[in-house]
Formats: sequence, C-alpha cells, structure tokens
Amino acid sequence: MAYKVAVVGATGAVGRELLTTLSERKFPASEVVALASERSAGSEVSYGEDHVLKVQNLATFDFAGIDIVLSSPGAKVSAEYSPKAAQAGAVVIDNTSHFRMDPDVPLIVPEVNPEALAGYTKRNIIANPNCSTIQLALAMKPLHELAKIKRVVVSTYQAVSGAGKDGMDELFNQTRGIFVNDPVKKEQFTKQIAFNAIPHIDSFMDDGYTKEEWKMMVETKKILDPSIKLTATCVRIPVFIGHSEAVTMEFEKPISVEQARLALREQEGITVIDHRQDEGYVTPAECAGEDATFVSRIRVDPTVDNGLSMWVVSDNLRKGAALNTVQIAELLVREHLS
Ligand code: A2P
Ligand code: 11C
Repeated sequence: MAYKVAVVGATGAVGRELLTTLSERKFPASEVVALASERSAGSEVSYGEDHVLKVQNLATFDFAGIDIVLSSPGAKVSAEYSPKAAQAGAVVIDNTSHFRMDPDVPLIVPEVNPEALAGYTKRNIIANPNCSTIQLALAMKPLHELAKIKRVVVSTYQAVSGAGKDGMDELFNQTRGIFVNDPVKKEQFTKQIAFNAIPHIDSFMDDGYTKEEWKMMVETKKILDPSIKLTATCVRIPVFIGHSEAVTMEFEKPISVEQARLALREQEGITVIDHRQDEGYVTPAECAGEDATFVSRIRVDPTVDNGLSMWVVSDNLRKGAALNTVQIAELLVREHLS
C-alpha cells in the first residue's frame, strides 16, 4: 500500500531534510505534497534526486485525502494546522513543541518507546521530541535498562540549524561580516553567535531555566521514565549542524564502563566510538549527514556512587528531526495502517 503524504514547512531546514529522508528511505508514498507559507507558494523544492515539487500555500490547502502529514513549520503554525489536518482524516506527526506534553499525544523515539504509539488515535497526532531530547533518550535507554538511571546532569552544545534556516544564515553572515569589519547584526540570536557561545535557547521561564532546558527534562521523563531526575543547561554554539551533549548520570545499581559500552553498542541507532586517544571521539562536524547517534568519552564519574559520564553527538536535522519523524511514520504504517 502507498500513502499520500504532506510535508508542512517544506522549505525550511527540517522540511527539506524530511523530503530527502522520505526519498532516501523509499517511504511508500503515492504522492508527496510540499506546503509552506504564502511567501513561498509557487517556489520549488527537491524530493529525491529526480523530483521537484511545487510548494503550495498551507493556509488554503485542503487536507482531505491526505493520509500522513509531517509537520515542521514552528509551534504556532502547527498549533493551528495540525488539528485541522487530523480532523480531515490524516495522521499528523508533528515536529514542534506544541503537542508534546499533551497526555493524549504519544511522544515517540522509535528505538526507545515504540509501544507508546498505540495511543495516537485519541487525537490522530503523534509528537516528535525536541532534537536534544531524542539523542539523549536514545543514549540513556540501554543504560537505564541495565542499572536504572536516578539523576542526569546534561550540558548541550547546540548547532544553529536548531533555529532553522534563518539561524544558519545568521551564523554565516556574522562570521563573514566580522572578517570584513561589518557591524554584527542580531535577529535570531540574542547575542553574537559567530565566535561565541550563548547559554540561552528558547524563552526564559519563571524558575530561571529556559524552555529548551525544560523540554529536555519533561520530554525525557515522558519518553523514558518519569522517575528520572534531570537538570539541563542548553547552549547555542557556532556550529551549523550537529548537537553535542556532555551527560553525567547517577545510577541505582553499579555499572562499569565496559558494561555501558557493550549495552550502548547493542542499542539500535547508537554507534560507540570511544578510544582514549587523539581523534578517538566524534564531533559534530563528523556526525552531520549521518543517521546514527554517536557516543564517546564514556568514563566513571568518581564524585558519586555508580556514576558515569559520556559525550553524545547527533545530526539534529536527521535523528533530531527528519529521520526520527520518518521512522515514526514507518512504524505507524507497519503497525497500524497496513
Ligand atoms: P516559508 O519558507 O514559506 O517561510 P525553518 O524552521 O527552517 O525556519 O523553516 C520553517 C518552515 O515553516 C518553512 O518552510 C516556512 O515556510 C514554514 N512556515 C513558517 N511560517 C509559516 C506559516 N505561517 N504557514 C505555513 N508555513 C510556514
Ligand atoms: C534548537 N532544539 O536547537 C531546538 C530546535 O522544540 O522543536 C527544536 C525546537 C523544538 O533550537
């Protein structure tokens, strides 16, 4: 069977990756429709190597007859259009923060909690987690099964593509501008991002955390285990693609580095590259364009009982967004639609 698929936000950084991923993975689509704002209606986007799709205006599009919607146009736009598409009969896989904590919306990393997908029929909406949550939950899963994680301290080093195509343009333009002495222009980021690090992603909350940090806490609990305590510091760095995370975990039971390495090696979606020498670890420059989430620098944290630290890197546009979304669609088709 083949499905009619609509990609919402098709001209964006994630939307383009969604089209590439659908084509690369040969998703059984009888038709793919590209949707974006009125601004880009009529423009063209690539779908695979030999197809070009004409972008249509989301605001006037009729979702009747569409089977699956992959939506990544930002939270406000999804809040309005994802329920409309669901009411028209499509199953929506939404890659924004808007529906993730709705108890009637499953929040899925297919290698971690595929069983939760079954609840999607309540709203016909499935949520794709935040990019920094996906790679963390995936790396935590086999370790949690082995020795039960009690507490996590995570610091992120997040690429500008997390802020979309305009964020990528801002890093590029500031970097070039600084070399020719142009004044720094800030639009997407609150401080200069070129040659800098900004400890602020998404808006501030009353308790001093940012919403990105809050999302990592609550989404990890929803996906993996509500009893896990997690504190995060999320930082934007001048890298185009690839989120990195320094993760320290405290376990209920003893766990050795060797046991952790073995469990991570057996986890689908994880590649362990961990040699204690120059170049024996993965950086964002190497993870861009890859499907795997990479774990390196696994070591004992001697400051607590049963502590381990590790370094986790993943392509935020692929596993952090488009790949995970398409994997959810594949799971949906396999388990529920066919
Ligand atoms: P457009 O290119 O027409 O603005 P990114 O996350 O890379 O910034 O991409 C955001 C995506 O969401 C783009 O495809 C963008 O389309 C789309 N988008 C933004 N606002 C709207 C809207 N009001 N209606 C439909 N699509 C939107
Ligand atoms: C970033 N993680 O890097 C964000 C992007 O909640 O879907 C994704 C925001 C979200 O800025």
